[in-house]
This record gives sequence, structure tokens and C-alpha cells, in this order.
Amino acid sequence: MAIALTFAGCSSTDRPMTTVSPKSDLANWIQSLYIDVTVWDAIILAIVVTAFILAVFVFSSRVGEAAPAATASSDLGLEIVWTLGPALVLLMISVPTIRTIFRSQPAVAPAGALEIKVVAHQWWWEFDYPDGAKASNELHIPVNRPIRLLLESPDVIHSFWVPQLGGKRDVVPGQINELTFVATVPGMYPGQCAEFCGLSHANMRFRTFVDSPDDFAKWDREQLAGPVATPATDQLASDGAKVFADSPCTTCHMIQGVSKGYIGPDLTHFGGRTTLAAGVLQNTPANVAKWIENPQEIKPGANMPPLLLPGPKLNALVAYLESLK
Ligand code: HEC
Ligand SMILES: [Cu+2]
Repeated sequence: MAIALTFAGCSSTDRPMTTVSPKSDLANWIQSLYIDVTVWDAIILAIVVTAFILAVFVFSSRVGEAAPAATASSDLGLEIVWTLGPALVLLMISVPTIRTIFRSQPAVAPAGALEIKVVAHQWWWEFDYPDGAKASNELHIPVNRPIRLLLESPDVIHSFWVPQLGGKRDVVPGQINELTFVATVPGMYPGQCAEFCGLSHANMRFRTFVDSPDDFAKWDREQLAGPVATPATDQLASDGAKVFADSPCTTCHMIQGVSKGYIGPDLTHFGGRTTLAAGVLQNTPANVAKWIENPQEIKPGANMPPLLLPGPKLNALVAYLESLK
């Protein structure tokens, strides 16, 4: 029962932040190292515990007898065994560990790798693709193709972490760290900043979509095609486009062909995202309205000011943003 319960904790369907359900080559290497070390540890534990229990039972019959006299004699054979034994154990653990460390940090990108620039901001993620496509908080990558992430930060130290795709990698201002892996199973894998970076660190989440090559190509084409035109028949969204263009939103947010802000996420395809504000809320009209009215209430410290708009204008603005698929 206890064992069943323990392993139930490892299933990945309802526990998406599990570290023991690898979905990439990198995560698989880490997993097999983890299993190797656990097996060696278990063997050593079994030997030590057996020796201990034996000692307790064998010598318990001598309770009450005088302690044996301490002697200074040494046994060279024993000395060699208990020096070489642990040395061998350390070797067994360190060789695969060091091999995995080097394997997980290749100095050059593998052939055919897709290189994506990842910019970690307080408290959201920007993804820039080599063909010019841009995304925020939702990373799309093709399955079975080497991915090389080039991690940078304009503010403080963050850490990029998608547990099912591999280990954490720090994002350090002033340098570019790399993370290289091949995702092997399509699906959606949540990520989280893993280095304390200020007030909304816990709210700095993101999603990684591992797409089939066709789905990825389609997504990429849509991103490159620029914004979908707001249909003239959609009065509310058209009104919202005007509200946006006349508002301070434009100083911080880019919508291709409309505004050039770069402080906050690119909103060109905002309506196509599933979540809002780095994975904190589902992307629904009601949540977008709540966000615009008071970002700090949803995300303490968020670097977006509250914008007080009269109800009808707010509704139109939300309809416009949601129409940007
Ligand atoms: C001072 C700069 C600034 C202004 C002005 C601003 N924003 Fe933002 N906005 C941000 C930042 C920074 C974020 C990211 C916040 C976070 O997730 O921590 C953001 C996030 C957002 C998001 C969520 C995007 C996503 O993909 O999760 C939306 C939607 C948004 N802003 C809409 C607006 C609208 C509409 C206006 C105008 C009414 C506006 N913003 C004005 C800086 C700004
Ligand atoms: Cu953080």
C-alpha cells in the first residue's frame, strides 16, 4: 500500500511538475543517473543496516560483561578493504555523474538545432525565434528536433525550469547560458522560474508546447503572418482597436503594425494564448478585464500600471485583444 501510494505520486497526468516523468533526452539522462545512484545507495544501505543489526543481536548476549581491553594492533587487510570500498563506491557514482554533466551541456549546438532566445523578465518570459517569430509565456517547440535555448536576463537572476523536459538552468544578467535538449513526447509541459527573483517570483510560470512538426510549422507560420485583421463586422473589437491605439498601452506593448512598445509582452497574437500574465490566469475575457483594471492585485509587483477605463471601453479593448489570434 505504502509503495503504491509512493509511486502514485510519480504519475505525470495530474502532477505536471513531476521530476520523475522524463519527456526529453536530457530528462532521461538525469532520470537514469538518479536511478543508478539510488540503486548503489540502496545496496550500501542494505549492507550497513545488516551489519548493524547483526552486531546488535550477536553482541547483545554479552550485556553485563566487562568491556574488552582496547588494543592498538591494526589489520592491514581490513584497512585496505575499508579504504578501497568507499573509494570504489564514490567512483561508481562520480563517473556517471560527471559524464551526465558534460553530456547535458554540449559546447556547440547539435546539427539542425532550433535556436530560440529566451529572455527572462521580472516576471514573465519572452521567446524569440530565429525566423522572427515571437512568443510570450508560451513556448512552442517541435518534437524530436534538437532545441538550443539561449537564456538571457535584462534584470536579475532567474532560472528556466520545465521539470519534465530536464533540469534547471540559471538565467544570469550579462551572460548567455544555454540549454540543449530534444523533446521526445508531444504535449504541454508547465514550467516555472526556479530562482527567487522578487515579489512575483512564484507567479513567473510558463507553458511549453511540444508540437508535432506539422503543428509547429503551422504555429510558426501564423506568428510570422502578423496580426489577424479585426473583421469590420466585429464592432466591439474594432472599437477596442481604437481604444488601444489611443491609450498608454502602446508605450509598453507591441502589436505588429499598431504599436512598438517593448516593456511588456508582445500582444500581436495574444488571443491565441491559453493563459495570461505568465500562466497565472486562464486567458478569458473576464480575466483580461480584471488584469487591465488592477494587475498588482493579481500579481504583486507586476510592472504594469492599473488603467482605469470606463466599462464600455474596457469591454471593447478586451474584445480586441481576444480577437488577436
Ligand atoms: C508601463 C508599461 C505597461 C503599460 C502602460 C501597459 N502594460 Fe500591459 N504589461 C506590462 C508588463 C510588464 C506585463 C507583464 C506582466 C507580468 O506578467 O508580470 C504586461 C502584461 C500585459 C498582458 C498579459 C500578456 C500576456 O501574454 O500574459 C496584457 C493582456 C496587457 N499587459 C495588456 C495591457 C493593456 C490593454 C494596456 C493598456 C490599457 C497595458 N497592458 C498597459 C506593461 C505595461
Ligand atoms: Cu524567479
